[in-house]
Amino acid sequence: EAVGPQDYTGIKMKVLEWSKAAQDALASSADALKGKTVYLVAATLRPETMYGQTNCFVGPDLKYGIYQVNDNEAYLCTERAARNMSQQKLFASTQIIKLADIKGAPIVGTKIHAPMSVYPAVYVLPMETVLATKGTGVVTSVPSDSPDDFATLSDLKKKPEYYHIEPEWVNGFEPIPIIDTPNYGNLIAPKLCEIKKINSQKDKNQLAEAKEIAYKEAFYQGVMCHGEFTGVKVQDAKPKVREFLLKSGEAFVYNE
Ligand code: A2H
Repeated sequence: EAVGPQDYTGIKMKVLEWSKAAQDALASSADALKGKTVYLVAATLRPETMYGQTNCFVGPDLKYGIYQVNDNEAYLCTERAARNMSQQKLFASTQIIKLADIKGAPIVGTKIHAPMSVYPAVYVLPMETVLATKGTGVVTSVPSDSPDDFATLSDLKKKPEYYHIEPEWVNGFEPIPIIDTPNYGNLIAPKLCEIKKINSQKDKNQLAEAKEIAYKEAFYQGVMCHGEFTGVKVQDAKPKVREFLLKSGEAFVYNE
């Protein structure tokens, strides 16, 4: 767990098509949302992995809001995150303007664009362990490099009906090699899940161990094997990929 202040990258995941359930849930807010592009905002510490995004996660039981950024844009996140964003002057207005309320469950199935991802469009999926008290409550998913993301996506692929998702929201979205590591190869999260015999997102202790190893191994020994920074050490590529995302307007600095 992080103690001091965290310097996150806020990834703007543009809504391409709301799920049927989200359309119903947002029907009464149609006027407020009219003319606004909505982005799900995911807080990440690993911007260099964004090429490998396969989906994004929301907590099905969490409450989210859609907050006005300016005349054209709105962000979907928790209220807690919106307050932080407002304090960090990320909104044009000094007041917080909430355009809509929505729970996590109906957002699932929404089609979004994940910046830099190999997959041009990905889906919003449910993850039980998303914390309301961290980041934006939206987690972008990189199953190649995050054991939590790999374990959860694997659960969803095994039992789509149990999780109330359509198979096409997960099928075909495979982990992509982004970072090569000396000890665990170029798909470190699947490898660690195999070594630690992680069978589901509920295997908390093994996942915590896997997460720790994955983070250190990639940061200190990892080398990019995808994209324009191929061959560059992760330590050096991380700020460069982040800068690219910030400059392109597809991400912003978010602290908490
Ligand atoms: B990371 P820290 Cl590839 N609930 O991004 C649960 N997890 C959350 C969250 C929330 N509300 N908000 C953010 N996170 C995740 C990428 C990634 C991340 C990779 C590998 C490891 C990793 C893709 N998912 O995190 O407690 C986000 O997932 C492991 C540390 O503030 C974010 O970065 O240190 C990370 O946890 C922030 O966790």
